[in-house]
Amino acid sequence: KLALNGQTAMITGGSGGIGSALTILFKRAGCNVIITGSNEDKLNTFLKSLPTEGGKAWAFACDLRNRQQVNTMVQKAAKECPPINILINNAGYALTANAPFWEQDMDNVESVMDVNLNGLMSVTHAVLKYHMMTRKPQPKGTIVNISSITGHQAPLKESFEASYHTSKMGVEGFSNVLRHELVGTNIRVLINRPGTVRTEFHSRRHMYDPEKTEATYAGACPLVAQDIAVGCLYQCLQPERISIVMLEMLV
Ligand code: 8X3
Repeated sequence: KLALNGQTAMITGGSGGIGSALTILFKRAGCNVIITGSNEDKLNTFLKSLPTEGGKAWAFACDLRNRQQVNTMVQKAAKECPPINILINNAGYALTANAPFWEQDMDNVESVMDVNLNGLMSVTHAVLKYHMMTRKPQPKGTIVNISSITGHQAPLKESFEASYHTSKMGVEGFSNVLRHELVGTNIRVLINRPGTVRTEFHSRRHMYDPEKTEATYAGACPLVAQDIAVGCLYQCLQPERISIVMLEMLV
């Protein structure tokens, strides 16, 4: 029997980087997967490429910066898919690493906050409201928020990531409070805190310049997306009494 048979996970940012590894691994473990992403073409191409084995898969395009779109998307999932009992808030990005905070465009800074933090709270709010908290009896539920080492410590060198760090610190604060608010329910709130992972996240930050991207990884052996997915699966597989509230995986 597959470990997550009969369970259903919503994975934000599910078609790229860590998200695609999560989607493939959870599906293979028997979990139904509902993936969201802002790029509809990329999302649908990825959906078609998924292996057939394991759980079923759905994809919903959604701009997490738009709360109305988030609510509509989660309500649509409530109608068309099995009830969500796992939410993996994975979607997130950082600005191009070419300027310090005071030289960044504030619209771009706000956009990072809107996807990484406000969007994460909107999805969580809607999933709790329309799925996890409304069902009787209360189902067992797990929310995993993908943070980052930057959600915990300032960089040792200049990183041009003020908005990204701030958003991830917010994700951790939100997770820690929500965990307490949900004590007494069957829903646990967990954090997964990766270090440097070799994904498009870094290529994009360096405007797809391979040399600059490689410099990010220099002197270390970066993690790969599957490493984080395996850690996240481990958190979700634990029996109800065990909350791995923080899983930090560094290079
Ligand atoms: C990204 C972490 O340290 O690779 O979440 O910039 S780092």
